[in-house]
Amino acid sequence: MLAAAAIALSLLGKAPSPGRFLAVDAHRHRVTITLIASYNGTNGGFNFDGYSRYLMWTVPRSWTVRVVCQNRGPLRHSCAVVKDAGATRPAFRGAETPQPRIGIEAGHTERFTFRANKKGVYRFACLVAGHELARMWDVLEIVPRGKPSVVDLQAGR
Ligand SMILES: [Cu+2]
Repeated sequence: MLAAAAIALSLLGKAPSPGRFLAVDAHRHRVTITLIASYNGTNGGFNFDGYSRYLMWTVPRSWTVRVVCQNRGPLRHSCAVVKDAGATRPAFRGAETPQPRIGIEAGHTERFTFRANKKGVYRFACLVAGHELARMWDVLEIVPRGKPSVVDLQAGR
């Protein structure tokens, strides 16, 4: 009975606990965020870590953010930090994978690092044409202080 339920949930592409994609080095004020493009079948594969829109990352201002962008495919995808929907330039210097409108090949990984030197609400978005419009983005908020966190905004619904 339980095994059948577990299989049913896995077939639905149930979102994983997002904390596994966050690694915090509080001493160095450095955080590593792993974004796995097309993690599962959620939103037709247009997701990061199994989430489309409803994941919120929080990072304190002045921390260093390292992003590991892994493409599980089969399409090309990219990772970038942008300020507004449809923005084509990164909100922070260097905050995008190479050639973000072309994207990373299936099965490949790219990394970038940036300094979160401005407060505000941003997006982690895929900049391959049409993908952000297809809701392939999540939320990143740079806050005045505290510790990095990640929250599933739909948890408990
Ligand atoms: Cu994409």
